[in-house]
Amino acid sequence: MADFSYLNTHRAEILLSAAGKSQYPQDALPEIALAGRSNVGKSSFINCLLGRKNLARTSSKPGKTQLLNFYNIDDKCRFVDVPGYGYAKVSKKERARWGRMIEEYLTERENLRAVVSLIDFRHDPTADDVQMYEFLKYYDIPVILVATKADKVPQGKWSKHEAAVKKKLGFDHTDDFIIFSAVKAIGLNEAWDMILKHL
Ligand SMILES: Nc1nc2c(ncn2[C@@H]2O[C@H](COP(=O)(O)OP(=O)(O)OP(=O)(O)O)[C@@H](O)[C@H]2O)c(=O)[nH]1
Ligand SMILES: [Mg+2]
Repeated sequence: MADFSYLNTHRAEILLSAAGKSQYPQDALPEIALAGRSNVGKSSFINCLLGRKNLARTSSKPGKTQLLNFYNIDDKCRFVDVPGYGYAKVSKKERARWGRMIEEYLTERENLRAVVSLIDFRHDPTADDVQMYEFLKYYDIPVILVATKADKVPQGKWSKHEAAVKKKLGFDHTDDFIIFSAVKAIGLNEAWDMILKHL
């Protein structure tokens, strides 16, 4: 069992990109996956947590990350950046392939400890967000709900937005909820606390 009190988060690199389980890393290291709509800020979340500008590729072009990207952290655990959902300009065939790839990872991967499910704090969750949350609940996968881009919401409105998000998702209050911003590093320590708790 690795000692996570000494996790060196600056010792991080992309390990590999996988389209399916034959390509996953073959060991027992715990993994935290990042799920969320295309462009919601998954890669930015990873970069923020690892204190890096561009380790995980971020882009203004949504739908670019089409493989599962595995990031090694200090040889003790991994982040898995999952391609975003809900991007309109993707063919039916691509969408189906994407669905199989995500489902296979989320339902079969023994290394998976929790999913950081990101939603955009500015808006109500989309139908896709609700579906993803229900999927994770159905398979009993621990969820850390991260409401990101909080820097774009005036602080006086945070509790109102939080209530709206939770209501729309049918949020299970045993899950973690974090208000986050990759730009201003809001919720950074809280996010690490929650993640470490699951490792
Ligand atoms: N204001 C603000 N912008 C953010 C934040 N997080 C991400 N962004 C911006 O949102 C855009 C998308 O961020 P990414 O991290 O690439 O999003 P992603 O979820 O990885 O997108 P895909 O890989 O396409 O699914 C970029 O322009 C980021 O700079 C945040 O906390 N605040
Ligand atoms: Mg990304």
